[in-house]
This record gives sequence, C-alpha cells and structure tokens, in this order.
Amino acid sequence: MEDNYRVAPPGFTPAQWQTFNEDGIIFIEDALSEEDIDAYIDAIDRVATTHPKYTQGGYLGMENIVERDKVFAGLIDHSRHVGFAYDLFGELLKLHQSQFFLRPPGGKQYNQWHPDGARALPYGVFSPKLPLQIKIGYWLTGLPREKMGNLVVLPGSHRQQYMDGYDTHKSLPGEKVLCPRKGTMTVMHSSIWHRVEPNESNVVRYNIFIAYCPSWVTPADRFHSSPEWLGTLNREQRIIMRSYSHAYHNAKPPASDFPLFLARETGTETDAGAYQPHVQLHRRKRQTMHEQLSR
Ligand SMILES: O=C(O)CCC(=O)C(=O)O
Repeated sequence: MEDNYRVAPPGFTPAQWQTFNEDGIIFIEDALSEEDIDAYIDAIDRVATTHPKYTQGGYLGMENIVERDKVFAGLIDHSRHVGFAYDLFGELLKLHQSQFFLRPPGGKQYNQWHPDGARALPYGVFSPKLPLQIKIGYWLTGLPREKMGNLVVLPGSHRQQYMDGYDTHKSLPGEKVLCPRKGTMTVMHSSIWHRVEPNESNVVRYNIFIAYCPSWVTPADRFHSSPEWLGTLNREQRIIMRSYSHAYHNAKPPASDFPLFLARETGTETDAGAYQPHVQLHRRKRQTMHEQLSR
C-alpha cells in the first residue's frame, strides 16, 4: 500500500445522520472561520467581476466554479465536508456540481419550489432511502431575517415525489426559511423540495454550493475537465472530478483510482473478510457508512 493515501475525513455523527434522514438537511454553525469566509468572498468577487455576465449590483449564478479559481478547486476534496459525501457514496464519489450565487437586493432572482436532480424519473424512485445527490452549502453572508434571498426548504419532503406547491413560489405550511449565521455549513439531501426568497434587504447574499453524487450519476455542470487543469489538482481532487474519456469508467473506474480514501476507523483500503485475497481492490464492493450502521 502506498503510504500517501489519505484517511477519509470525518463525516456524519450519528445524531447528524438521524436529523439528515428525518429532515433532509443539517446545519453546522461556525464551520467556516472569518479568514475562510473572506477568502471565499474574495474568490467569488475575483471570478464574478471578470465574467462577461457580471453587472455591478446584479444577480450572478455560476457553475463549475472549481475550474475557475484555485481557492474553489480546494473545495473538491476539502476535509471540512468531503467526508459527508464519502459516507454516502464511498469509493465512487464524484463532484456533481459546484456553484456560487450572488443574490443582490431588489433582484427578481428568487426561484420556485423544486427538488434537485432528475424530474421525470426522480432518483427517489430507485433509491427511496438514500440520496443520490447531496449538496453542501457554505453561507458566507449572515441571513438573520426572511426576505434576504434565503433558501426555503420543506423539512422531511425529500421522500415526497409530488408536491402541490411545485412550480409555485407560495409559502407553505411547515416550510423553513433558512436564516443561517455567517459561516454555517449545510448538508442537504438534493431531493428535498426547496425554493428561494426574494432579497428585499440591503445585503448581497454570497454563498457556495458543492454537490456530490456517485460517479455513475451524470455530472451537472460539465462533460469533461481540461487535462491541463486536472494536472494542477492533487490525486483525490482529480479522481473526484471523474473526467473519464471511457464512459464505462464512471461505473468501473480504473484500478489507479482506488483507494480514493482509506477507511476512517482502520486506516485500511479494504473491508476485512469480505473477499478471497485474490480479488483486486478495484473490483471489490466496499461498505459505506450507512451499510456499516445497519449491520
Ligand atoms: O440559491 C439557493 O439558495 C438555492 C438555489 C437552488 O434552488 C438550486 O441550486 O437548486
């Protein structure tokens, strides 16, 4: 075994996992330091102000931000959050989408109730318990009140395939308007129904979303990444981008992409006792956190 493989960073605590399953979202306050927040805001400003779509004081939503600035590339495998994705998608985790949003006052850029992911045949039809996408949110602006461009969720709705408010913006009983403190991190089941409030404050809402899925689910914001840019990444970041030229590698990645991480508890690259010794690592099924918990 190479000694430079990384042990999987921490993910869900048992209490967080329970809340995530019940509500479809968890909140981790003070996850980001002031320096981190400043660095992410500076990076957003750097990328935004040089983009042709940018207008001063205007709305801007950008995708595939990891390819646009080194600070964002560092988010692909950041130990602050990648362990949550590893708990769910294990050795096949992939970056699904990376985004930032500038939601300025007065804009009409709120949105309507929707779940993320496939619509005509949602992931939940096949995976009624486990998400096939999760979205990490970094809240870089404190949103102490409603009508500040807040994200609104319907807790527990991640297992609901139909919802009467769909494609409307109306306020619903049981909805939760997120009023996160600056520096909060959220981990959201992407099938939760959500919408965005208008921003009637005098503050621009800055935030970042990093979504993950299994490598065999399609990415949302790219087909492939440029080889030159991939060459600037560390090993885990490059693997997590899953920029394969052979399509079936998304389901069966090459042997060199294993292990992505070493097991948290044991520091090993295999699950003990599961296979005869001759079975190669990249052909082995590994247990995810959820499977280990339900043993
Ligand atoms: O900006 C937000 O808070 C959420 C955006 C949204 O609805 C989405 O990315 O699906």
